Amino acid sequence: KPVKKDVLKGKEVVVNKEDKRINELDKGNADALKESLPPTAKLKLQGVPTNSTVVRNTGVHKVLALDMTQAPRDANAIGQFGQAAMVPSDKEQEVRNRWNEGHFNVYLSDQIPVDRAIPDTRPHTCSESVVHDYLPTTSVIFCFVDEVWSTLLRSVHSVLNRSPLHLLKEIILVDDFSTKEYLKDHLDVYMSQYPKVRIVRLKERQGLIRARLAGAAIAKGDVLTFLDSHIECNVGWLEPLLERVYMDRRKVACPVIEVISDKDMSYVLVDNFQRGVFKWPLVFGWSTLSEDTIKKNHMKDSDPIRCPVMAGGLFSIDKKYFYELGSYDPGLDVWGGENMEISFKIWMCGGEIEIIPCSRVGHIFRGENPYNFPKDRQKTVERNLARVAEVWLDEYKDLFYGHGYLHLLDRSFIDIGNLTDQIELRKKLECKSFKWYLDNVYPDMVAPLVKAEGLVFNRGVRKCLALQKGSLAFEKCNLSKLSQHFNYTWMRHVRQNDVCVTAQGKGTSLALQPCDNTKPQLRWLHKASNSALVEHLIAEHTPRRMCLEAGALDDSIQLKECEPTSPYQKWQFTHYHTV
Ligand code: UD2
Ligand code: MN
Repeated sequence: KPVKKDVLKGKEVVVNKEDKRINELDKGNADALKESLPPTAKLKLQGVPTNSTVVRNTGVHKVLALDMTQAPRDANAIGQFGQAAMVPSDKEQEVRNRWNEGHFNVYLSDQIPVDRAIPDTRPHTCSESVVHDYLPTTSVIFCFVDEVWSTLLRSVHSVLNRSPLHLLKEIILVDDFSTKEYLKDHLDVYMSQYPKVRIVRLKERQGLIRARLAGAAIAKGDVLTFLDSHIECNVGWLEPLLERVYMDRRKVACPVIEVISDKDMSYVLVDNFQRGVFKWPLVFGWSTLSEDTIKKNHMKDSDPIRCPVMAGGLFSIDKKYFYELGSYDPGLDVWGGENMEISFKIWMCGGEIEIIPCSRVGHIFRGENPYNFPKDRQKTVERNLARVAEVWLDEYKDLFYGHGYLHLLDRSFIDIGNLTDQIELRKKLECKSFKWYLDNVYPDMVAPLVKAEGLVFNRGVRKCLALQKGSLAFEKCNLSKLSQHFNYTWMRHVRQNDVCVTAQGKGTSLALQPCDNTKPQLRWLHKASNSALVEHLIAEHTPRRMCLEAGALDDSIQLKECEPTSPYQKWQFTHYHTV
């Protein structure tokens, strides 16, 4: 049955009690609509005054389990129904030869039908769950660079075959300056069979972040749905995502990402109750909800799961809201970090990220990126992450840098670009602090602001370090004296307030200097992994890595050749934080 949305001109927004949307029906199409409208709308169109100009979208229906591939053309084809495909022994060399085209089994992908069926892996209750009748439409955006032909086609067909067409405004393919010939003329010819598919070609390589922005810029749907170009959408994947966005436009909905094996192309279902999280230094990962949490919240396997961060590739977001949030930082290059950026932005500026278990999409996880990085891969990702940390992490950015990225603080070594617009945006949106985010969205994240703190006790002289009249000294340990309190920070500073302990020039005496994160000479190694040196304080940037030593007789303090066993070189803070 043709659905209302397609015959409506312009924007109509439908309201229900939950989200107070206002529906302005386009009168020009009244006739075509009449029969299919809710009663209040019918009255209104007939000119009967109703006391409300609002039409309530109270109608619901069971999720449409549309699947044009249920009775596949070729039931015996290899890989059909998502099963593992076998490589004949005489083709193994070919598999190896073609592996690097996509960093997965490209040979098999080419053998498997581009519109194969896959198992419906949704939790049982999903096929019974209901969604509103008038959901917003979506533009599905695929960005790709040199994607494998058969895989790209399978991605597109899975959307065409398993999405209610009235909700699918269009599919936008953004070609991020691919070099492969078949992606040029061929793709246009092939896709011309499908009027909903639009192709955008970028004139130079932009990277996935700016490529997505290019797709979003021309999108006509109400909602943007981003997908990677090597996926297969499962039965009923779209409506549950749009339903969440419809319920609240600040909800950003992600499908469960299932696995399409890179080796045999089988469709593998994943465990339930997985959340997207990150570890320091902003490394994305999955974490399974604890039994406790599941029980306490009476969670069913079909309930949305709130996620501190999204994986990045697959999600639906209200288009207007995406732009209100300032979309992506366009200064992010090629690949990486944008999932952190958008996740922090969404949560800290009033939105939510959810995984919707009734929506499932398979994705080929590859061991390596099958495309080149215009600049070094590592440097590109690091730089992106540094931008995110500088804009969103507040004082917690020290944890990011401290976990292996201190070199990024030397801005003469790496230029992370201008951040004024991003910082302005955060102010304009009146976003909450990163501390708020940690406390409220990701409370199980361990994020101590310093590595160690308290008194700095020397084993040899059995006294504590103190700051006296602007210089270092030893005193009888006294926890209540603030002058004896120091922090050992993520910047590897030994500091009291804004004052840092450092080596005097190139010599062996000590000095105090204003703390400055960019100065490597202020850094000390402590609790080094070399267990013989645990508890030493090693001046990182003295020519020979000298150790801080207390004078055995005169309470002096200086740098000496490191000695693994000397108690005069052993230092202990009162409290150590573990991460
Ligand atoms: C994950 C995300 C991916 C992205 C990335 C971090 C999933 C399933 N995937 O890595 O979407 O968030 O983390 O940035 O969550 N592409 C371009 N131009 C480029 C590089 C990539 O168009 O310069 C395309 C690429 O063809 C693919 C998509 O962007 O369709 C994502 O790239 P990927 O598949 O290499 O990323 P992935 O899955 O390792
Ligand atoms: Mn991918």
